[in-house]
Amino acid sequence: MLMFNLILFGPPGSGKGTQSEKIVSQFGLKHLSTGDLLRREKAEKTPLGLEAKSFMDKGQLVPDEVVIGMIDSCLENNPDAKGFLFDGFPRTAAQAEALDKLLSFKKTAISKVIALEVSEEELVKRLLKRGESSGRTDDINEEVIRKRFAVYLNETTAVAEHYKALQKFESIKGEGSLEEIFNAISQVITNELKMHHSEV
Ligand code: B4P
Repeated sequence: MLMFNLILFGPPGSGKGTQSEKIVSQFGLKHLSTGDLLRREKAEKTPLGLEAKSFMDKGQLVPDEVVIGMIDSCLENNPDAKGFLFDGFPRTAAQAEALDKLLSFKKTAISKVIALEVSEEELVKRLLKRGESSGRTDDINEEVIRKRFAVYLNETTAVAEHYKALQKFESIKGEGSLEEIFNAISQVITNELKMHHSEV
């Protein structure tokens, strides 16, 4: 069976985590969120988690080799997945190249990258609001939130360029109700699945 692999892309707070839950339940993909995986390691105080904490609390990216190693073992541990939804990964050009390589070892590839577009002011508003209740240390301080957005512009935009060159990139508006955004995402996935099945 040909696997179907998606990347949900966008700046911090654009709703990747929120929409991922809906996508995996509707389309049966295996959800891999590097943010969630890193927060779990942090909470369990593993050596990886302790290393990641110092970067995450400052709004910086965790080093590529740490994140790539984590994704590699997730792919190995899920040999029967019919496809993956990558959420918050890749975030650098090196991560994108590593992901393409890991997938090609499995004789598969990224099918589509869906990007959520949200303005910086809306992102800051959303994350500060989440910070009031989530206990996430990276959501409390506006400076750290703006730093995450700057890191996104500096390091993560290269990922968009990488997949644009492969003609796999599609942007949608990430502002509006959760349902409106999910409907737009579902439309892109459904169209892509049709093409995907016709290739099998
Ligand atoms: P992530 O966990 O990936 O989180 P995020 O970018 O902050 O949020 P996301 O876009 O998932 O937003 P969400 O749905 O939660 O990263 C955290 C940190 O981990 C990074 O800064 C970095 O240090 C590290 N990290 C993770 N992956 C890495 C990698 N690959 N390489 C290196 N480092 C990595 O939504 C946010 C809020 O908005 C929620 O409160 C939600 O309720 C609200 N919301 C969602 N949709 C909305 C809508 N339509 N309208 C109004 N509010 C909405």
